Amino acid sequence: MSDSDDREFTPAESVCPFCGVGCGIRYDPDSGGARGWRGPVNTKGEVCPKGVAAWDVVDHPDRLTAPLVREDGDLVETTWDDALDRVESAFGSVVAEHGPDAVSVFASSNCTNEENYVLQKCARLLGTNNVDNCARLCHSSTVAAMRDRFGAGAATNSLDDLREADALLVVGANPAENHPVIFRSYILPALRAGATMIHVDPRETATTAGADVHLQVRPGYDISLLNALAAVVVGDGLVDEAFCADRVDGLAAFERFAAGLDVDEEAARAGVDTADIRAAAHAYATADRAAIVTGMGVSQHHYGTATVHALLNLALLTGNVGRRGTGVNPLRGQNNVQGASDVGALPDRLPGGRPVTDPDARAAVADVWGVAPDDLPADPGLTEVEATHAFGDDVRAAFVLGENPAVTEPNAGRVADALDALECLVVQDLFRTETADHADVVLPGSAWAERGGTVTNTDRQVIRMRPNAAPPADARRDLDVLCDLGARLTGRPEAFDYDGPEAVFEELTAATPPYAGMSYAGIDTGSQRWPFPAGADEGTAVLHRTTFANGNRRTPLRVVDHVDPADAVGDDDLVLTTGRVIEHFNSGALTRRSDRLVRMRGDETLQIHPDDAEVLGVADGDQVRIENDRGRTTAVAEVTPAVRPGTVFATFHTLAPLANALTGDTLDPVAKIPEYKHSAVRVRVVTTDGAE
Ligand SMILES: Nc1nc2c(c(=O)[nH]1)N[C@H]1C(S)=C(S)[C@@H](COP(=O)(O)OP(=O)(O)OC[C@H]3O[C@@H](n4cnc5c(=O)[nH]c(N)nc54)[C@H](O)[C@@H]3O)O[C@H]1N2
Ligand SMILES: Nc1nc2c(c(=O)[nH]1)N[C@H]1C(S)=C(S)[C@@H](COP(=O)(O)OP(=O)(O)OC[C@H]3O[C@@H](n4cnc5c(=O)[nH]c(N)nc54)[C@H](O)[C@@H]3O)O[C@H]1N2
Ligand code: SF4
Ligand SMILES: [Mo]
Repeated sequence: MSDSDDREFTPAESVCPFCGVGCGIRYDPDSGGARGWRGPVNTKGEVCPKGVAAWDVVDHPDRLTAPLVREDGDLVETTWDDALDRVESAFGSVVAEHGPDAVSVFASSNCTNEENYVLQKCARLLGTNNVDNCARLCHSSTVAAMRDRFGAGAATNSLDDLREADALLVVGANPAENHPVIFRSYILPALRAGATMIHVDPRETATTAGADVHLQVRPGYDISLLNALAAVVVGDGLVDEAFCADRVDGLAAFERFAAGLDVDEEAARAGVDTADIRAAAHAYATADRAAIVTGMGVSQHHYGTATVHALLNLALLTGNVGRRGTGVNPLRGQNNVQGASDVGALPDRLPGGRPVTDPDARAAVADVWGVAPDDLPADPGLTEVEATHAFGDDVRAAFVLGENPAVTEPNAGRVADALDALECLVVQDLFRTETADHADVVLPGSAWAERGGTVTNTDRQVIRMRPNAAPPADARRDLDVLCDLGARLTGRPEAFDYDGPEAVFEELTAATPPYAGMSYAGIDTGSQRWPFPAGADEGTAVLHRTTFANGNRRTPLRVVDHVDPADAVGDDDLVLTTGRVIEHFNSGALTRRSDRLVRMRGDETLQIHPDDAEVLGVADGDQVRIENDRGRTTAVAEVTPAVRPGTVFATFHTLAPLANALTGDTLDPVAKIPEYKHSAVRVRVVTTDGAE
């Protein structure tokens, strides 16, 4: 039953709960759904189909409306007092017996800066740095490489800049489906004005439609491809010598490395034509302003950080950093994946990106929090997948805010066992998710339209959300629940006594240097962008203009060698890569509940090339079984030349196929991101009754 009868809905400018574009949306009384307003990013009020469907989850009959606790194996409704008492007592015993590092906290890129700030404060005052958010699973490798070389792990340029680019190198990203308003309102205008686009993707997607050159790379072989591009830049005299002399170290050594590469060999290993590599290198390097747009195809490998380093080499060699229309621009995941990390929901970083190991940084944060510097833990905590692997062992209790790891973490069979190995799992969500099915306590939180607060979008703009409704029945605002938990778990009620989200924002701007000086009033219905120098109105659009964000004028080029994917691919195997479609979002917890989105796209399919389909006897529409040593799942075959021969593609938006039953959990050594984009699998036809 819908609860719309007993709740009042009032339109107020808020932000779409889905992707990192950060479109302004609000309740629309005329349609009874959501609608765009002229926000700082969607300046004409434009939204994609998910933005329109965003209201469907606010007013959905499946919403959790009371806390649940496990009794005799089942989850049953209870009061808030009982649920929070149980969390307090279970976490209290774990800490008493095993210490605070036996607790792990998953923060949420789907939640606001204020909520993430309060949650990481709670973890740290409890005594652990075991707090992370699912930035770990998307751009942690990008952030690691960019922070290392540029001093800041964020988009170097603004979205406005993309419109001014003469060339766009889009690598392992599908903005037409995953950041639709960026594609339509920022990338297409550049293409219409004559910009050249190079698209690097093993599949032809809606994004490829705008490309002049499509490099259909073998999944996992981007380093070879990027090195081949760099070798052409060096070999054909396309290096920006003046820029390199001024801003770059190690040019001579890098040129020796590039000269030693055989472009044909690297291209062949990457599975692309040398002629296309040459055309792409010339288009990128000879453009006056060339911008890189990068996504999961680059970042989600166990050598994701190394791949991003290879990408940064290209931008530096060609002088495409520090000017409008250039740069390296990761398109971020959820509406607040940038902000969750900015405000400290990371195991090695305090608010503002300062290392937990830095005593001065700890002292500065402790000062804002009114505690002694020694009260803050100094050792880096566990990242998300590392924490999951420690469940039942070093980690005994976990709190998961707005994430669905049972569906989204790699090697789902292992994740399910890990969740069950915990002494206490607490999940705070809108719905009874697959992860909640493993929980001991489930807390009903608030949807996008039921909260105030701020989120930070993909080009570092801090934007405000405003409540359009109260949470349904006994569900509560996430921030209020987190403040209650903080007070109970840390024994420091005064540290969590805030008069609403604006008060939290004021404190977090004091604890997060790039946000210093921002305010709710200043943001209003626009945005404030970090870094936000004193006296600035809108913040800095182009980073690294005269010095990199670490204060250095120069940064090194980095020699990067090809690394093999973790899975060996046998003669009978195909390579599964995974990703997204426009209608659905991540684990599908929200979008699978929207009738209008499910009508637009119902079945989940496995894209397979006609050549492979023929060998395997698979016809379009057949049920296929996909399996490897880690697990198995089924899907409907979509036989299409859009995917590279030898490669198959599925989304991870549903339980069938549950793509992550098949993915491996080898982690990048630097960023600890898993290998979502390369798994060896066997594909077989099954009849409708499941027989082979
Ligand atoms: N509609 C929709 N939008 C979303 C999301 C969603 O679930 N649905 N999720 C949001 C989130 S959390 C994120 S992080 C972003 C991600 O946005 P994107 O980075 O665009 O995400 P993906 O679709 O996972 O991957 C992009 C492309 O990489 C290609 N690819 C696969 N393997 C490789 C490879 O080895 N090399 C290269 N070069 N390419 C490869 C895939 O074919 C795919 O087209 O999207 C956000 N926006
Ligand atoms: N195979 C494969 N797996 C992948 C990826 C891939 O490309 N391939 N991509 C990875 C990436 S980039 C990401 S970011 C992760 C995403 O992984 P998750 O973050 O686990 O995925 P979501 O579906 O976004 O989960 C969000 C959960 O938060 C809940 N929620 C949404 N809004 C709110 C709110 O306001 N309050 C509360 N309390 N709860 C809320 C939703 O109901 C949902 O259960 O998946 C990763 N997994
Ligand atoms: S582009 Fe992203 S932020 Fe904008 S409406 Fe679509 S899903 Fe929402
Ligand atoms: Mo993501």
